[in-house]
Amino acid sequence: MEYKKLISFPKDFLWGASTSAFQCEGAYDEDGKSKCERELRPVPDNIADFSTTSDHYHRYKEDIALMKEMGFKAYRFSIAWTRIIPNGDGVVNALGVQHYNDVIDECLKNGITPIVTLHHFDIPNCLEERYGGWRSREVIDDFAEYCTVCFKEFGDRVKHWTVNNEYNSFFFDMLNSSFGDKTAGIDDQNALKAGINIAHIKLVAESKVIGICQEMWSDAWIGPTVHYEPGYAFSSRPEDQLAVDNNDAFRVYLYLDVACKGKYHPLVWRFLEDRDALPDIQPGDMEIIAAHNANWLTLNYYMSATVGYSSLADESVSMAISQDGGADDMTSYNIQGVVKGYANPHLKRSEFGWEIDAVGLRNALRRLAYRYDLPIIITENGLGAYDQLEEDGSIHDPYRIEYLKNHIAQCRLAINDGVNLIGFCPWSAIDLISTHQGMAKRYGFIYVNRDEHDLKDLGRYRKDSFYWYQKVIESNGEIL
Ligand code: BGP
Repeated sequence: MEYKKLISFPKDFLWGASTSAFQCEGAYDEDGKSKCERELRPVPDNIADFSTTSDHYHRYKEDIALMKEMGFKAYRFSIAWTRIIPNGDGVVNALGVQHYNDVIDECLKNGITPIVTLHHFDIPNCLEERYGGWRSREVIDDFAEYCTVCFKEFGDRVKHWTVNNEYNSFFFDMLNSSFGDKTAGIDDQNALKAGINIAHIKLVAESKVIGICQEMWSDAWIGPTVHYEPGYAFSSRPEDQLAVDNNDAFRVYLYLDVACKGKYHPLVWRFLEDRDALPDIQPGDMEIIAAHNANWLTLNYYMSATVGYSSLADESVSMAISQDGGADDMTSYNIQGVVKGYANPHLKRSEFGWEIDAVGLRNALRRLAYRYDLPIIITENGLGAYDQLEEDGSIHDPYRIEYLKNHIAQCRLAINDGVNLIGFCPWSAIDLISTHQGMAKRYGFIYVNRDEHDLKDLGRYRKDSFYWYQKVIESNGEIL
């Protein structure tokens, strides 16, 4: 669709950026905090660990001041469960509560709306050891208790919540390497069943938490954060279009249908039934799911997924990484009889091998908006790249500006398409530690002066993209 005259971004559009606690706070054992599973997972020698990260815990005031200078209207960050209830046993850590009160107040003082993620890959390790974390139903009540503390302590000032960042890593679960879960030890045959059980536990927990929040704060926005790689057919073969539907259903509708419509997607359900892998549903689960629905969607978008038909008859691969190489490890898969990932010859890749597809963001927004009819905010989008701090303190990152410019342009087109897009918070506000590639893979508008192992002065420097984004926000997206 092309328009003769474009409408603008809404006046109160939430321009900002995102971070997550375990990737930027550091201070991982200070003020009563326990460690999360990710902070204890061994990292390769040449990669930074999560002990200090960007030291945002101590420098949040300086960072929020820089966000204000950029003109941020919103800041999306996560609360570390490990600071609020360190032992997972219900005892609340007053220092943890105090810290987030301070961060929230600092945002509000600077005219920045806090958007809070309750869980971003950082389950307390003690719960992993106690009962296997998200693999056990025991986590549902513990998570609900932690979230209730957050709603009680912060809900008077925080009106924008997201529950569980990117919990829709179903393919990962099937492939035995889900984020934040120690699923090692589950063999291939049981991986599918284990994966859907983890997904089901996360979904029941999410619905329960949505219900608690809505009960306590009727004016709150609360919903899921998904990463979504909208499918493109590898060819015009009709079967490849079926694979697109399969991709979208398995990757994201499975989760969003539960969160927003209160029920499981029929295609995924039928697949699970056929593979003898329906989740272990307990009495009351479906009632919880049906009763509590999200009232907004928060979307992480990095890439699309080019997919084709996968036949059960093809025995060369089964639930394994596809040899044809999709956009990255998230799309290079072959779920036999469902969908197979391919590289997209029309797209360039980042230095870290992720396909770059700005139009894919418009596709993702349109599909989600038309399917769920809810307000949407982008909580992640961005380019991981090697940045160079020059001697004069400048950082020239035209590649990041180009990337964001193209994606924001697609946001505006999506708004013209009728998508109720209410904000754009790319990844990331400041440089932080990547999930797998350390400090070298930088995303921020604000450079953090440290290497993998040399913490230097952890000083903050404005990148060229900082000044560029400042103008974007000032012009409410008119000047890109
Ligand atoms: C998302 C995560 C973020 C962030 C981002 C970039 O999936 O929610 O936590 O890390 O991806 O990924 P990476 O750090 O692997 O480059």
